[in-house]
Amino acid sequence: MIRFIHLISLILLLNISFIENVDRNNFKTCEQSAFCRRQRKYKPDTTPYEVDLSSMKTITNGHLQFSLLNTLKSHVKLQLDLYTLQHNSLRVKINEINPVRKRYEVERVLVSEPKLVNVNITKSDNNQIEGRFDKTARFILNAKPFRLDLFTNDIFVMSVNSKNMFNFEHYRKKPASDGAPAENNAEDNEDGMWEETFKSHHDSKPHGPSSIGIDVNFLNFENVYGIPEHADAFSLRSTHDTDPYRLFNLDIFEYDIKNPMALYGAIPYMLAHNEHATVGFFWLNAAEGWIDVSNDKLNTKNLFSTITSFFGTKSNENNEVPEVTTHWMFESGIFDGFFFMGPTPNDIFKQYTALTGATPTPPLWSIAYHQCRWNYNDEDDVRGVNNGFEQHQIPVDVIWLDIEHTNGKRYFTWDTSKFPNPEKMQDDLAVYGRKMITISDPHIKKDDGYQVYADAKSRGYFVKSKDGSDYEGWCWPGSSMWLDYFNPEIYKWYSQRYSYDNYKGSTPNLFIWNDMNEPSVFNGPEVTFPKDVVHYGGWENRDVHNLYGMLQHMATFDGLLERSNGNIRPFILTRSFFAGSQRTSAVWTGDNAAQWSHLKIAVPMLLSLSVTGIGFIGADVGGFFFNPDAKLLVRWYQAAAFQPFFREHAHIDTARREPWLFGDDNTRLIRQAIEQRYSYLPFWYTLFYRQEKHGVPPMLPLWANFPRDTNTFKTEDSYMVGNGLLVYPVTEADINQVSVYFPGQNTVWYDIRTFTQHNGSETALINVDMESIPIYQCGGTIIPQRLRKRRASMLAIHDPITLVVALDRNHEAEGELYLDDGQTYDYRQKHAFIHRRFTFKNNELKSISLDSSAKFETDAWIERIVIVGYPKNPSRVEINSGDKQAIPIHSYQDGSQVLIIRRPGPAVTTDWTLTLS
Ligand code: NBV
Repeated sequence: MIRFIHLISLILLLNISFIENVDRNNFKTCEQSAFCRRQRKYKPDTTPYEVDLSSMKTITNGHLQFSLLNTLKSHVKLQLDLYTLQHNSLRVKINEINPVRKRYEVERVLVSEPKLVNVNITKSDNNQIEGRFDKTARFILNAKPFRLDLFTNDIFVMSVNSKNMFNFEHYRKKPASDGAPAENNAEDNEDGMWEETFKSHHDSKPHGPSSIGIDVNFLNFENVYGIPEHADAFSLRSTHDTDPYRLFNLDIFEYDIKNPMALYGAIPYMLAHNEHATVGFFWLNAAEGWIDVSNDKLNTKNLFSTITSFFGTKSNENNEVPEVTTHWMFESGIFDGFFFMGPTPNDIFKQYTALTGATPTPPLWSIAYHQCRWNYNDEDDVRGVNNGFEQHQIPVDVIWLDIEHTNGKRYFTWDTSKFPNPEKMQDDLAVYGRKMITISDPHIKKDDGYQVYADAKSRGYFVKSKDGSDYEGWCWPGSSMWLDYFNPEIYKWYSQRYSYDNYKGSTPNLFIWNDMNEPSVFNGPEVTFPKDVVHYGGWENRDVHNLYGMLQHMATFDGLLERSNGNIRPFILTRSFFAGSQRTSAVWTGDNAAQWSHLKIAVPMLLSLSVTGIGFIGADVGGFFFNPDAKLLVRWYQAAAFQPFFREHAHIDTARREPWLFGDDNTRLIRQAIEQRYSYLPFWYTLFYRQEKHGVPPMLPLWANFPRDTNTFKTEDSYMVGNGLLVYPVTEADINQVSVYFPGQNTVWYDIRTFTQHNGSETALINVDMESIPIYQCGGTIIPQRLRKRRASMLAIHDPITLVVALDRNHEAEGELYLDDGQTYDYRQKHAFIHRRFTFKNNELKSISLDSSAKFETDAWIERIVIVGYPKNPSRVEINSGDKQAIPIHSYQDGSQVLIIRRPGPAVTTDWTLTLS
């Protein structure tokens, strides 16, 4: 038996090494997915749905309820609930009244029940209800035909069912076996409604059809974004000639880029942006979904006159305005749509994260550099890698262990022949200020001698097959079972596996990586669970599939939190995710490849995640599959040093690629990139804190900072870190010039190496060499840095700060600094942090505290101030802090207009003013 398992693992590994590209045949097309097929072809001339306005009930102010009728199927009764929410948001739920079977409503995603705001009904006649709410939002619910129009600042932005695609498949009784349809309606017995087969997998569909389709249309917009995860463009493409974008968490082996295929995670949330507004639509649904996108023109002539007058811009001479129409199709669940009315990008980030939560400030070390590989083989190997970083004076904060560190892929155990002393190994790393991360996958090896399995088995904790037996599938350890985290008792039990008592060999310096949690099931349909496996509460995987990975990583988070009695911030990396994952986990883009195209696609993939709430994100540096050459590797380091999660990782069959293995010059370039990351950590950390407070992700599309600059709406070759840095990764092998667009009229940009200036609203050809990629600081920002070199980030917490003040055209700038102990919750519980604002205006640079109750003990001080774009050499520089006054040394470079003030000296914790005269 053991030999057989080895053989299978070997076959799998061989596949991994030799298959060149994804085998698309393993994954369904829309045509092969019965509900997608049915919904996609649904295109009636008029909608049969009507709202019965006479049924309107005001449940509370802010919650209206209506009956929604299908005029072709009068026996099917739907209920429409409309809620006006805080933060300029609207929720619409549509569900069946008295269904044959209860429909699944997603749990664990919303942080709390959304708060209602009063609605002011401004019009109500026999065909329309119009309401205003919050500051700038308005809706018109049209009864016959059913349609919902949404306005922000009186500009028409979104419209629901204006293309008549709303199609709600109600639960129904199964047709009699003689073929006579139960509801005497041929349509109820369509192909694929009651069972379907994909390859050798049969889906029994015991409850029949249950899908919902609807169109949501963005008026006056040309660009929509989001709905990750796809290895595709940031501004979503029209799916006219392809499949729709698919949302179904899957382990796609060697994924191809530039296609709408599903990947590891799913966020059913789309944003639209134009120069007037940013709006969003989030459908809270965890079933398999498909979304068609099409760029249209809308003829405004045929619209009711009340609406045509509300466009922000004028239509062209043909009475046309641009429109993106989207058609959403989910296999089950209810319609639970949230509409975010913006109108600014920052409003949108706030609105979405108010519902689903924001990423909490991660431990400082987790935003530094991580060294990973499948696998570091044993304790000696780990020691050697750590020494390598020491020897080559390259900073690193974490060393990772992949699946081979376990005893036969039994998670929470160690292969003691290779890792006889895991605690000592972690303690040894801790001496250098470093951490360790181990992998913990969700498949549980079927082995009575394995405690985790035996306990779970005896308690009945595994996901069930449709016949009620424990579902068994194949994964790394061979025959395996999967815990049913949907059951709160099992969730808790799993989280307790991370206690020091249960996870022997783990120490406070050990954190966790959850992989394969889509979940990946090697012999399952599309490499995952069959749709008819059953979870807690009797829900089929069909209803809840996309939540599975999130529940695992949330339970892991809870376990790590508990293990420190709620004192230490956990760190978890997950591959699978759903809306809400951002509250507990970082996410990476899975198994990319060592190819230039994969380095390039990382930016749109990470931006799509960022704008949909998942802000702590990265792609494997160097590419997971295959071997990068030195040039690609260096370029990857340079790019990823300016992306939120920064980790080198490689497949087991690749050549070793620690940073010192590519010759001295490349080692130097890689060191330089990593050091640059460490120097900007105070800036990153401040941005992560801002994300916790305001939901604004640290990595941003250009339009988030320059919402009116139409040239940025499709940009995906560059992006911004906060509002301070414009980053342009070099993603081609042999080029010595790139063309960079600098956003923002009247904005000035400074090259962070040379301080050369560039004008906003202009494209410039920039020469590039291997030393670095083009990065610019935006005029008007102040960025904190730490320039002292350290082997790990946690050793630098009290190090002095350098401020880079980049002046705008009015010679003004502002910025912030947040710092704390980098790892505990004292910043929340004891206000142990520093949060300061720096402003430069009228020749004065001031530091003030943004929170007077905050207190963090540190002797960190301001070591250097660099003012860029300052027009002349000041005759005097003076700094006042309390009753202390100093005249620090300064130097000025005429050509580059850079003023450097050395050792100005105030403590970071104090208020001070620097005056130039
Ligand atoms: O655990 C092994 C790998 C891991 O290194 C990688 O990062 C994951 O995305 N894992 C997938 C399973 C095998 C991939 C071929």
